[in-house]
Amino acid sequence: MHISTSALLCLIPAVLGHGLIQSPPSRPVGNALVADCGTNVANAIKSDNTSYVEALPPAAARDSAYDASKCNLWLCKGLQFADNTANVQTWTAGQVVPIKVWIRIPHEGIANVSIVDTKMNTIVGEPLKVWSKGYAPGRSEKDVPADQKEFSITVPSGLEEKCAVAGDCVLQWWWFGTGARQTYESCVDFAIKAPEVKERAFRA
Ligand SMILES: [Cu+2]
Repeated sequence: MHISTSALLCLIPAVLGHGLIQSPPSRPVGNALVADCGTNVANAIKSDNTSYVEALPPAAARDSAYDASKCNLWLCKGLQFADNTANVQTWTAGQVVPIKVWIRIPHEGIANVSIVDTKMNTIVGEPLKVWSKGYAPGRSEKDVPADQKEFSITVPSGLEEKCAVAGDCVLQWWWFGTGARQTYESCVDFAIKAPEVKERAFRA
């Protein structure tokens, strides 16, 4: 049986992993997470806010406070909009938004950045960024290509109604280490502002 070095790293509790969006600020742990997902999930994320989603359902299953109707562990790791209201980004269509990701421990795989309708739990339109292979290779963060850690997305048009209210949509970075079989998610909250209609200064 062959176990890759990167897979072994996951099994060593002292080695914490693996990634999140650093900028703009991504959803943190807070009271709403504790209320909706339970203390076990909150503690798991607190102990390592970059860790993988697969660890969370078992933690939630042992916690009577976990409310599946309010806590979708596969969307933003269950992290709640109510805990991130101080960091809502205001964007307009066509705006180029720089994103900075921290890849604490790489696991080569696939990744994307997309806008998710949080009520429907569906991706809105096409992903804004896709890595169909070769995302986050190597053994430490310095092995990861720079453009996988710092890149930008362009805010799509047509979201002025659907994503007008913060919390209705989220920008989610999603990464799956194909060898390690671990999923990482991190979410930025935003609202789309309609473009300003310029009044004519005067009429002839
Ligand atoms: Cu790992």
